Amino acid sequence: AELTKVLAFDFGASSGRAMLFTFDGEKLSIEEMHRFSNDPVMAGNSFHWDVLRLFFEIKQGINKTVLAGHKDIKAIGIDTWGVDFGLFDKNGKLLGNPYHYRDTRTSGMIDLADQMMGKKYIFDKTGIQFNFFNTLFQFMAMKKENDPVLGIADKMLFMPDIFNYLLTGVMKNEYSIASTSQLLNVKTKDWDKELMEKASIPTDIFGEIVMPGTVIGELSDDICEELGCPKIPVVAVGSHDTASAVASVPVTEDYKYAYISTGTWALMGSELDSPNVTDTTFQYDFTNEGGVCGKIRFLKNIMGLWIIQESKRQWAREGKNFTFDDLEQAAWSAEPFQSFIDPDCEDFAAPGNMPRRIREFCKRTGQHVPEGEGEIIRCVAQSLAFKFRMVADAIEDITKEPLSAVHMVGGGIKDTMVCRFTASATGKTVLAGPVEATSTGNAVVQLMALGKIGSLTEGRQIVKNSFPVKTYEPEDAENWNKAYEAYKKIVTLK
Ligand code: LRH
Repeated sequence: AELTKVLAFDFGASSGRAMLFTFDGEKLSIEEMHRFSNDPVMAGNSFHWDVLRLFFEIKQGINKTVLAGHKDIKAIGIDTWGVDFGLFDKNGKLLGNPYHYRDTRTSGMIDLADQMMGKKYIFDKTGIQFNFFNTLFQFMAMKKENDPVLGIADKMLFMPDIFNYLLTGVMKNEYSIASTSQLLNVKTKDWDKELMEKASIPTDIFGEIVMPGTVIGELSDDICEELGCPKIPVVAVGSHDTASAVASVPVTEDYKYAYISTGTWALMGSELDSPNVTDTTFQYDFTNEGGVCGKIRFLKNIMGLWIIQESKRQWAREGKNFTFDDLEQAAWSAEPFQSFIDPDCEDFAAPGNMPRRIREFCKRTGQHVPEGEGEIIRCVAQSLAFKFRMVADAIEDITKEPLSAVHMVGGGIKDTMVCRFTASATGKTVLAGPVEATSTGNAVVQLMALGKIGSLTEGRQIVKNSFPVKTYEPEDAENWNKAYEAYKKIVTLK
């Protein structure tokens, strides 16, 4: 069979990678060509993307792929997490260092926006959940600080747009990541200038929106010369990582399910054909993000494995170098259902000493205070699973249709304890896979752009043919249901 190769770059919270996908017409196979750490840099009290170093790593990734004998890659696609961006002057030069969304300059901006425009107005226009880090609030913070860069900025590009531009010389704004900004009109799928005016931020630096699957351009002559490679097309994929991950959910039948894209974040929701912007969804603070092939990702951001990852880092700082396996084993030996946290409580948003903050949370809420890593991890894993239950309940309440299963995708499914707990907490079958969801969805959209895959359903069938899916059934319903009542006394949605 004819083989088509594409190269997917995915930038996650701890690493970036270049994955080579080979498609034979029925199945995808995957090979990691390059992996590098993605270290944001704290400098002068600001938290930044190390953009040039990462561009260097992209070039390394292409070069390694070519040197490994894959000069015949037919496309390249790039995705990153949402909301972050850079500004360019009229000569096409990057102005300053793009900020990382965990930078604290946006604190207080949601309240300011509420005073200026009202949250309901913003939600009705954008359909987007209120995260303190949304691009809208990043711009408002720059405005408030009188950042001089705003005065000379000519164009705004999101992170994947930036890399696409550096590779091709072409500036475009890809739709799925643009939707995370809270600056896009949810109905027109275009920039909302009225909202920008009301927020007192620039209106004329936003470019043409292109849909996932659009070819942005080809590698520039300079890059081809530097890397010794042919003029490979660069495709705007679902360049928001979550859009790519959701595109890979291996469902081909028409049945109601929720997906959870798990990693540092857990993004849980369902896929819709049109946005759901109502008082109820505003109250639940759900989001309507742009998906591939005209779909809407109706979901909720949940702080995923972040608290576990950050706890592990804290213990390492104290000289205790646990592996994730060590932690999982310790958690299995801890007593179940002793205490719960709200993973989305702002206590846990910033990096730092999570075990201490968890103990403080439990103390403050009058619960058993977890000691030791086993109790801490069990507390977090069960709390996360119950948060998934809460969101599943909300989806059923909003859509008035029962969910028959939960699909979990992404690196987080390597945490089998959380998968098992999710089945038990939700009382639903959990289907876990693929692990490499984001780069797989990225590759599927590249193959659509090349005309090798005809539709989203076809793409999902191919993902299903190619990667394993593991099933988890609910266990011990009685105790989980009882514990859920206790959880609801500590945690509410919203
Ligand atoms: C997940 C993610 C999520 C965003 C957050 C900033 O990686 O893209 O969808 O809300 O990061």
